[in-house]
Amino acid sequence: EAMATGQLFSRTTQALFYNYKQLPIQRMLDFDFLCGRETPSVAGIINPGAEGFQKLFFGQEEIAIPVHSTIEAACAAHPTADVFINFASFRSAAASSMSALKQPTIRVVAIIAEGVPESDTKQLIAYARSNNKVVIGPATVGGIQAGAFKIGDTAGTIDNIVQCKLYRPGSVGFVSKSGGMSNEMYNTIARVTDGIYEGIAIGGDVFPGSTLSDHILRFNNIPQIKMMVVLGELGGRDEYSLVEALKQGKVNKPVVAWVSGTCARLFKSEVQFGHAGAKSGGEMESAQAKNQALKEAGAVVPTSYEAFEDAIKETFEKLVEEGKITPVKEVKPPQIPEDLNSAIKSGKVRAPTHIISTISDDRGEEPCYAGVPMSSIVEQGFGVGDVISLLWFKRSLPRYCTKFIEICIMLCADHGPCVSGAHNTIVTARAGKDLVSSLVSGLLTIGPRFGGAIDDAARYFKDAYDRGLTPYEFVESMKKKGIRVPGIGHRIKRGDNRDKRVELLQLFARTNFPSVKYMEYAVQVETYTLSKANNLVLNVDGAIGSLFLDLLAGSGMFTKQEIDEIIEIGYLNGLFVLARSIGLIGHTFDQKRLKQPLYRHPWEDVLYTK
Ligand code: Q5B
Repeated sequence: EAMATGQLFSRTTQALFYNYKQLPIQRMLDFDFLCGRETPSVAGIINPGAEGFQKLFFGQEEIAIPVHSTIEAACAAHPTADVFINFASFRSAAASSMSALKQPTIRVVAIIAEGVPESDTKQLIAYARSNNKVVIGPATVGGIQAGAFKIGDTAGTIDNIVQCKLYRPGSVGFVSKSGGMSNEMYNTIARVTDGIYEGIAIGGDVFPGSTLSDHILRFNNIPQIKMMVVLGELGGRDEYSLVEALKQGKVNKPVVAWVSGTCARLFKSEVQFGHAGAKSGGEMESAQAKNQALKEAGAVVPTSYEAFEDAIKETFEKLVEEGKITPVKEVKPPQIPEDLNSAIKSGKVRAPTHIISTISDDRGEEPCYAGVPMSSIVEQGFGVGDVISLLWFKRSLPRYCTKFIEICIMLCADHGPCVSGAHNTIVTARAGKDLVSSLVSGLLTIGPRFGGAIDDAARYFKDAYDRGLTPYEFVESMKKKGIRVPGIGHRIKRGDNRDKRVELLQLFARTNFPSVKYMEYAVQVETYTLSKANNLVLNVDGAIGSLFLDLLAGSGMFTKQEIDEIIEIGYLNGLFVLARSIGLIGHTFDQKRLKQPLYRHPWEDVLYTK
């Protein structure tokens, strides 16, 4: 009955699209825009297990199409969407199509997948027929009502659609088995007639959800369709139901038909063509027999596929002569805005970038750090120090420099559970927080008093040394300004309990660096501060800060301007941040491994006072 009533689609038809496929949905929306539709033809998308919105273009504007996780939810949300376009794989197409057919709001189901089991398709057909619904496919591209509604990828690119004038209705109803050939035929029909009114590809399976004759009989009831074109193919007996309909006088509009596959006879044995159904099972199913039967039943059947175009042309022109067709007036479709990416690709437009990056590039065959490919980094036995020198300083530093960086990382990786950062990390991990939260909780304590004094130490030592201040002048000038000398002082370490890390760094530098003038200056400062108080030792921040000045100045790898920039921007605290992350991650794992409960500080350890 649904078939008999004629029109399947209109300019207000809306569909639900099963499985998120960006390209065919966008093509449907582009077609809508081309036709001047007011509403998008896709009301909702069903993406099993996902919900939300998907951004797509409707002309120049972006629209958000709702995404539903189930067919039921989509149908409930869009009760006027009565077409279900099923882009499920052949494995799940049958089940999802049956669910859709069972929804009261769904009237037409198009199944794109190829390879749906025939027994499943038969059940779908039986259910659809007894419930007055229409199935198009499986194994189809779908169909199109010119100027109104298009299923998925039907008719291909927008350029093809424009060339085939599918943005406005013509007078021809077209039905074929093949989706690929339907594109070709839209073109042919546009060349020799006033164009397509509706075109359907029923699909190449042995059991199509709807048949050639189903659609021809339906077209017969659509007043705007004045003639029909049919492209069948060898195999199956579908064309014979059309022959019967013609013989019984059920079709009163001209039908131009061709059954392809006449070449099958040239093969010595039976040949299976592209479609599952395209296999000549016997003489009756051959293209020749079906063409003959159609001709005898009254269809206009050319002598070859090459003559098909002329047959369509002649039939159309006759109808025009008889006054049965008044060719539609041509309209100019709007221009679909080109996607930025394709316009850039073709060199039509240029767009400003929003980010500049100079340290790494992942676009080629392998990632590069400062131009050095990953394979070289591995093959040449680079270490973490080399990677830091590439990514932070954008150059390969000499081995003694990268070794020094690695020693800094190793020595500062951890300093026990009692330091500020580790304490915070431990408390956070014990509050049940995840690794990243526990890590950053510790990292956030790094600053001028704890671990983050390296940059300031480098700044102040460099300024004092370069200006020729004596340690006395430097320390006393800082005191006058009320600033503690960065890199000096420690909570635990004393003049008589020196920090081993500082000693190790100094030893390495004295052995390997060409010059350690800034470090020697820092030692002189320490000698002076220790004369004031026993805790005012050169600490690990001060040692790294002063030694990095020696590395920058002595390696010959940096200009004076570059050194000033590194110090001004503040690269060097990064060494402590990077190093201590190793320890803080360890403390997080340790607490979790030990299944430590929520930490609560004891009352006895707090002075409660007014
Ligand atoms: N006084 C580090 O202070 C600390 C002075 C100073 C002049 C100074 C303090 C300081 C500069 C920042 C710095 C890095 C807060 C430290 C690190 C990593 C770590 C940590 C770990 C790890 C310690 C007592 C008297 C007062 C102060 C005077 C102190 N420092 N004068 N210049 N720099 N340093 N931070 O012990 O007359 O009594 O008022 O800010 O370099 O973080 O292991 O824990 O690996 O994790 O609390 O090593 O030195 O001393 O504040 O009681 O001061 O000394 O003015 O004099 P303290 P305070 P006065 S390495």
